[in-house]
This record gives sequence, C-alpha cells and structure tokens, in this order.
Amino acid sequence: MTETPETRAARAVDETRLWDRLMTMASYGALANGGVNRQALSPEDVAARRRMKRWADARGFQVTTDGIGNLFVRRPGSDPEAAPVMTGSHMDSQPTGGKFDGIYGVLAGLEALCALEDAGVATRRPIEVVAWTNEEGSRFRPGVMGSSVFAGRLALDDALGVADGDGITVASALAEVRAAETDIPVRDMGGPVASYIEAHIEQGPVLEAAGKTVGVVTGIQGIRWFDVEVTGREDHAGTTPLKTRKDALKAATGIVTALGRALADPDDVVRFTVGRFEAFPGAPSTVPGRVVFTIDLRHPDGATIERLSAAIAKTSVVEAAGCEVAVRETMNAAPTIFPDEMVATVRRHAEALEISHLELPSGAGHDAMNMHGLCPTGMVFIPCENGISHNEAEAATPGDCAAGARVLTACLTDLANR
Ligand code: HGY
Ligand code: MN
Ligand code: MN
Repeated sequence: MTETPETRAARAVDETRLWDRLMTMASYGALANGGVNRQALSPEDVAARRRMKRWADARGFQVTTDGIGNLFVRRPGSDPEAAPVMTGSHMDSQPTGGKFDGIYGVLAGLEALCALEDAGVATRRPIEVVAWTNEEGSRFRPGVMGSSVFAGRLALDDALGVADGDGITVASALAEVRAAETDIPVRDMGGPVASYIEAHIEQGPVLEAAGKTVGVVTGIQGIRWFDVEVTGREDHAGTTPLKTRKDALKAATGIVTALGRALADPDDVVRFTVGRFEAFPGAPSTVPGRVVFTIDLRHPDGATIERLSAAIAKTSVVEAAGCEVAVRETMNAAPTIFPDEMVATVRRHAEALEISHLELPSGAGHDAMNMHGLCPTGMVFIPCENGISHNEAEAATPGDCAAGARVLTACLTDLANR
C-alpha cells in the first residue's frame, strides 16, 4: 500500500475505540431485545449528545448546534477561510431500532477526526461531523428534518411547529435540549459546505450476499409519504345492519388491499408499506368512524414514483365504499444520483486501502438526500447481518465498522485538501 496522507489517517482508525463508542451509545435508550429506542430530542437523545460533547472536548474539537438542534463537531483546517467538508448521520432511532442505523455514521465521522489527530495529519479545510436532528421521523414528521432545514428545503418555523403524538412541539422539545446544553454555542443555520460524505450500514442484503466489505453508493431511491384518513360513521355494533353502516375500518382495509394490487410489481422494485394503521374510537362495540394510516412509497425512478403516487390518490377514492377519504402527502424526496466524482472518490480510496467494495444504490433514505444539491455528496456503506435493519436484531461486525470508517477517513482527508 502506497503511503499517502489519506492512507496514514485511515490506518489510524481504531477499531476498538469505534466499537466501544457504538456500544456506549447503544446504552442510551437500550431495549430488552438488544436494540434501542432513542427518539429525536428525547432524554435518551440528550444523553447521547452529552456523550458526543465529552468525546469531542477530550480531543479539543469545537462543538456547536443550530436552530433545529443539529449538533456539529469541528476539527479546524489550516485555511481559516475555507468551507468545511462535512460528514455525519443521525442519532435518533426507530421505536424498536438497532444499534447502528444512523449512529454508525456519526461515530465513524468522530473516529475519522480522532484518526487524523492521532496520525498528525492536517487538512486545509475544516472537517465537521454532524448529528442531524430527527432523521427517522418516527417522533416528529417528516423525517430528515434537521438536514432539510439546514439545506433550506424546510422552513425552520414550520419544523419547530411540528408536534409529536403527545402534542409536544419540536420547539418545546428543543428548549429542553437547550437547557441541558448551555455549554454549546448556537451557530447560524446552513452555510457553505465544500462536500458531504455520509457513512451508514446498508440496511439491506446486497453487500453481505456479495461478500464485500464496503458499498460505494451511487444514489438513493425516491421516497413519498402519505397520510390517508378514512371517515365513516360511528354506530352501535349490535344494532346497526351491515348494509347501512359506514365502517371506516372496512373501507380502509379495502383500500390497502386494492393499493397492494394496483402497485404490484413483478420485478419487486416498487416499495409500498403501510406502517401505521389506527382505528377510532377503538372500542369493541362501536363501528369505527375514522381510520388513519400511513403509506411509505419508494422507487428509484422519478416518473414512476409520480405515476404510482397518482394511482394511490385515485385508488383510495375509488375504494372509499361510501366513506370519505383524504390523502395528504407528508414527505417527498426525489430520487438522488450522486455525482460521478464523489462515487469515484469513494471507490478510489477503497481500492487504495485494499478493502473489497461494490457499487450499489441505497434503498433507505438518508440526510445525504438533502446535502445533494447543496454540495457534492456521496455515501459509504458497510454490510449488516442478513440485511436486517429497523429491527432490534440489526447487527454489524467491529471489523466492517472499522473498514467503513477507514474509507470515510481517507475520503475526508482527500476532500478536505482540495
Ligand atoms: O426510512 C428510511 O429510509 C430511513 O431509515 N430513515
Ligand atoms: Mn439511518
Ligand atoms: Mn432508519
């Protein structure tokens, strides 16, 4: 292996330090079956943020936050005028999430900064590790909230006004976070970024099946979220004849079945998921008068996702069975294709480090979707066991975590010297 600043920094990645930090973070919100529940801006999230601050302080890195609670850890460059290279991901999790989704990218970024320090490698540009607020969108919708505000795709005031299921707004949850972080300065929103590169577990089966250690990510498929509300009429379950009912649950299940048929794809590329389904008032003896459910639709092709979205709106109304149906879009992320040069940068450094690799698109959404368009953006994947994610059983090996961090470190060193 030829010695360069990139390989020197990459070799300083400490597998044990990174793994120990992953396990420490997994203790904040730990669940009985090995996973985590660390919702955005919750006390568990605050504990993870405090830990991040202590690790950053120990190495003399500068920690700041912004108006939506994104948390930044900065290692300065030699040129004080130069825009930073950024890396990172998210620290919030699904309600029954794993130990790696999101947090791996944040800690791989921190490991890169520590490795640069340990190797004594300076960069021209500063490098910033960011933990984006509320990527998952499981507490506050939409997801990828912090990066959307940073990139100017979502107004700060709109994001601050979003309420969780208990009526707590982002603004009030953030005020509590701030109260625990009086030692972290608040910086202006956004700002110039030279480039962005995010590390993440693949969350799918491709790398493991191919026996490759690192994924060179070519893009991210498009994502649409919808809320569907079906309104019927509450009636007595014992007395109301079936033919006069407006049963919202019966209509809603009919809609979901019809959507499954309308979106059927023999090639198995379309991703259609109803992840939340609630009937009201939720009493055994009352015909449900209202049902709300969510739709998560994904496809790599922009025109196809448009066509399928139109089909969702139409099918939902056609299958209403005498009830009223309202379909509301809550998230729209167009398919992303990363620039060739960023893809080539990841590939080049994986090759230089002699780490086996494979090019692949991302099935999952990431904050990188928002950074794309703001600056040249790319991603590095590592395998996860059996491709399982959004599940407490999510697993990755210490060796793969370190290999991904090495490729990330080399890419950051290179990008920060351009
Ligand atoms: O839903 C997603 O793709 C991501 O894991 N938030
Ligand atoms: Mn994630
Ligand atoms: Mn996720």
